[in-house]
Amino acid sequence: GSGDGKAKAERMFGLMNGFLKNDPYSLQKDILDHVEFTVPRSRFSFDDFEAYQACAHTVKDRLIERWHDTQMYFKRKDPKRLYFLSLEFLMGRSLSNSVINMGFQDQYAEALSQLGFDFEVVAEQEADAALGNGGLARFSACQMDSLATLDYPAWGYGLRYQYGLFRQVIIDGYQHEQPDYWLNFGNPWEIERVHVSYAVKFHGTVEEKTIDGEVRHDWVPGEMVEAVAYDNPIPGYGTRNTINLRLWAAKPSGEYDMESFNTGDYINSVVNRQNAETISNVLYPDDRSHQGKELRLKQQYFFVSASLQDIVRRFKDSHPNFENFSEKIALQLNDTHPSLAIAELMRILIDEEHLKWNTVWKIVCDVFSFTTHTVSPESLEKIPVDLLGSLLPRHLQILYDINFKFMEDLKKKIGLDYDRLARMSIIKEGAVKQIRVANLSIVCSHTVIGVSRAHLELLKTRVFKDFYELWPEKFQYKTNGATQRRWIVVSNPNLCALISRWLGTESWIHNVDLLTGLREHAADASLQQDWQKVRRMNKMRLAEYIEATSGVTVSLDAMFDVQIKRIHEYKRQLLNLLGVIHRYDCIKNMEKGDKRRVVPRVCIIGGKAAPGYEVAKKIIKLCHAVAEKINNDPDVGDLLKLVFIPDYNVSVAELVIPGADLSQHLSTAGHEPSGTGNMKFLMNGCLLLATQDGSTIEIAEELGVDNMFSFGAKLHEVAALREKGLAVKAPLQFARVIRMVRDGYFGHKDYFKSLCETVDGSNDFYLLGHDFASYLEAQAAADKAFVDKEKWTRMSILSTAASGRFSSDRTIQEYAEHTWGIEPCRCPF
Ligand code: GL7
Repeated sequence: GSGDGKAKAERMFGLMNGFLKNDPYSLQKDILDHVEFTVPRSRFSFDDFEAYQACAHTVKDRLIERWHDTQMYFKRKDPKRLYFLSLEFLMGRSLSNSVINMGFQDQYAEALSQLGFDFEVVAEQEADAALGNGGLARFSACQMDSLATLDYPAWGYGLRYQYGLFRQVIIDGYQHEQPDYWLNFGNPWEIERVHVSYAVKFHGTVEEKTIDGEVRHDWVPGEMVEAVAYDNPIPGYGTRNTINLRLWAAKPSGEYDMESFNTGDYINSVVNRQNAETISNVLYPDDRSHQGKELRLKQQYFFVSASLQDIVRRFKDSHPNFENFSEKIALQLNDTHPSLAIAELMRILIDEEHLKWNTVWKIVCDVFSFTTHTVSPESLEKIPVDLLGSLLPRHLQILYDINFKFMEDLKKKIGLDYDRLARMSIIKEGAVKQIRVANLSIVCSHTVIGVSRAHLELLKTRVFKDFYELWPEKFQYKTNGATQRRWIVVSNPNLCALISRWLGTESWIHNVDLLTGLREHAADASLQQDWQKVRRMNKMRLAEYIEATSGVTVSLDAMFDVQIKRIHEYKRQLLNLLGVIHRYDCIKNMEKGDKRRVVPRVCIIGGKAAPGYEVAKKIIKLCHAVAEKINNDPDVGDLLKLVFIPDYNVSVAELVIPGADLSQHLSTAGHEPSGTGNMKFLMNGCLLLATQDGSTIEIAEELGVDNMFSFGAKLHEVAALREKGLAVKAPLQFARVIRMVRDGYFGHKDYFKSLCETVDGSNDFYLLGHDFASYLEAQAAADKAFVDKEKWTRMSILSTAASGRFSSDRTIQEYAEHTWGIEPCRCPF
């Protein structure tokens, strides 16, 4: 309108692209301003870290400008919006990513260099934002990047944990966990919104009143906590659109509990109030199991309540009633973690907005979509009914109401099949009654989404079979993806430049299908030469990092063979280690002359184990014990090294992935819902050695299975093997390497005993014994290919060329079109 600040500013100052100038000279001045007044430090004397802080503030200023323009435009256009609800986001570092997405990379590099700083060194000062565990959380972050880049009117909502994922410290080969107090030196990226805050209630009682012949529920809480918003701008690439990731922090409530201040115990009252903050204090470090802990439930509810109050408030700001709520809003549940949002939306619309149950039920069923990231029924979240009833009494009533209605409808459809009714019920009966959060999410969402084609098959045939048979049309899959901005442009700048040179354009950075254009050059000698040069530089960077963190010197001529991801039995890091032991054993037993034929390897493993996961922790220790022996054996030298990279996180991944020749993805078929690490390696021209599982199946289709090293039992074989009680004979080599571990060849005999038992005969649930022979064959094939530099480089180029389909841009576009029904809304300023 005419009162529009932008229009006025425009008339007065001609500010087409904002207040701030982005040439190197203006950037320099702004950086120095922030050094002097924000950091604050003398502009004549500041170090790399202070330069980073000042730089970050200048970037944030520019982000804020774009953020305002984008949000104002969204408000004016009022498109359907997506709200992405996730308890975890692994954002990693922001500086390089933001500067690149905004298109100021060269200007910043120049500005800093004139001040005597190196952009890369300055960027490395930033601590990772690690508000998540693993693939699920990093995938959320990639999706935010794609949503912004594709101009979708979307916001993310999450929790602002004070302590992110623990830092892994290795002492004597054992994992120790240390708190990650990432906010210690401040967080220049966030905008604290003291005025955007909501009261979140807990405990108490529900009173029923009849007003005008209608029953109203009045929830009188026993505890109240304030949720305060912290906004994190997310810039798109090649667009001014900048979306928001709003994270909630818990603060003591302002109004509540004044009583106790009159009782005289002032000090204790203040201290007790402070307990409110514990809700958003710490991220739970288990990546796939949550056993009904009260604090976790509080976190979940705190998060969804604040988010939904905010969403409803924003909607009401520009709409007279709730009639078109579901035409204007899509709510995405990232796994079951935020599923209480369903009950919370019902509570708000019924109890506070006084809409009728049926109206609200219709709205709920139209707005929610639910992506599940798991394959195992055992790891589906359950909440004890008693716990829920005590913490959220009104929500328990609502859940019972939903379930009653669902059960009545279901009986009409399937008759009195009591077993099936019991399986599908949202309430699990038994000694300890529980809420099945997945069932709730399925019943109340219009769409249930798997994260790869294979994952959807498992959902249909196993995990959610009953529901699939009832509502086949609800089920879809959207194969995961990773953003090429972070995983090529930011982390592999040399490869990025090389690709652009050969494609003659940078457009692949937002139109990643163009990468297929590399296919026709895969055998070109001059591309191959440049490709090898880039890969070697990346290996050098990685080698330096390895030397610095583990003291092991590695040869750049060796194959860098990498497995980085959370440590899990199903991901089979143990299979990798047993393979390394086998390789070592072979080298030890070789005639001197034969050693010339050994292809040198550097085996690199990294990843965190959940603090309570004993088997995973033993695998980490075994890695160190084996490394100790191999790396110090003069018979082996450069032919084989084993390295554990400590404290694996997003920024470590950015360094390791571009330097890897081979990457391993070893999950037993049927256990990895998707996997996204495989995609990042693929983009960077790293060859895959992998089982046919999750998204790797689709990668093999796109790339051609001959261009990777595939091994292991297929899904249907796994089922058959397990049915036969795993009565498979493991090969002799397997028995031999297990014996070496068990007999104490690497020391710690007693400690590793139970680890060996996990893969012994009928215990071997993940089929390490069965898959060992084909694993070694795949490894041998990789060795053979590596010696043929021309062939290897061709396969490497083809890998990058095949990675377009695995961009999160494609994933997001599919969600937008088929699930959320949202359209791009590009800020024209
Ligand atoms: C996961 C899956 O295990 C992983 O295969 C998938 O790529 C990811 C994103 O969809 O989600 N599920 C899960 O609980 N975690 C994952 O990484 C922690």
